[in-house]
Amino acid sequence: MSQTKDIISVITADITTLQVDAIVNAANSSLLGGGGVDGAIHRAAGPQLLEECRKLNGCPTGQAKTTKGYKLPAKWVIHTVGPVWHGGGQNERELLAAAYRNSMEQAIQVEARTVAFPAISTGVYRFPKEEAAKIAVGTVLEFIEQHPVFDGVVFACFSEESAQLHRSALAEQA
Ligand code: AR6
Repeated sequence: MSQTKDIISVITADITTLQVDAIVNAANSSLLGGGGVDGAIHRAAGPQLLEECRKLNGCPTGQAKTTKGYKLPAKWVIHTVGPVWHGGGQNERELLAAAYRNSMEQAIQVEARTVAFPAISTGVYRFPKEEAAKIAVGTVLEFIEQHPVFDGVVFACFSEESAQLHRSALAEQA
């Protein structure tokens, strides 16, 4: 299959600047905004994003919901809720994988062919960065093998350290 690894890229970037069909937001379950990448996305998209988010009635951890991108270059924002890290005994790994998978499912629903992800849960939610990168890359690779409809998936890392962890995780995949 020609898809899979070839369409994945890892960059260091502010996700709000990317010209892709959909960017993923690492939100909280209220979907009413916050700090980190969530705050940056709401600032860049403008107040209409919050207006639409208010109508969504929140989102459970591991799930995802989609809005328009408003003033963003991206047409869509896929809001997902990663798990808060509590030491690993509360299903955090599976919930993180579900956040990636369900975001990709949302992308298919709106026919987004290019999607950018932040490193979900690795900021305020304290998920260990290396393990999160492995889960992110492994889950996305498996998903695009099963659903070969994407033209590009970007891991938009906010630091070079995070980008390096994603590159290593990608290199480890067969
Ligand atoms: N572009 C790309 N990545 C970014 C950007 C950006 N503009 N800004 C931050 N990051 P976090 P979480 C990286 O804390 O851990 C919010 O308050 C950041 O360096 O944004 O899932 C929500 O409302 C880190 O690598 O999300 C929730 O309450 C990654 O994005 C809570 O934080 C995720 O960090 C969610 O916490």
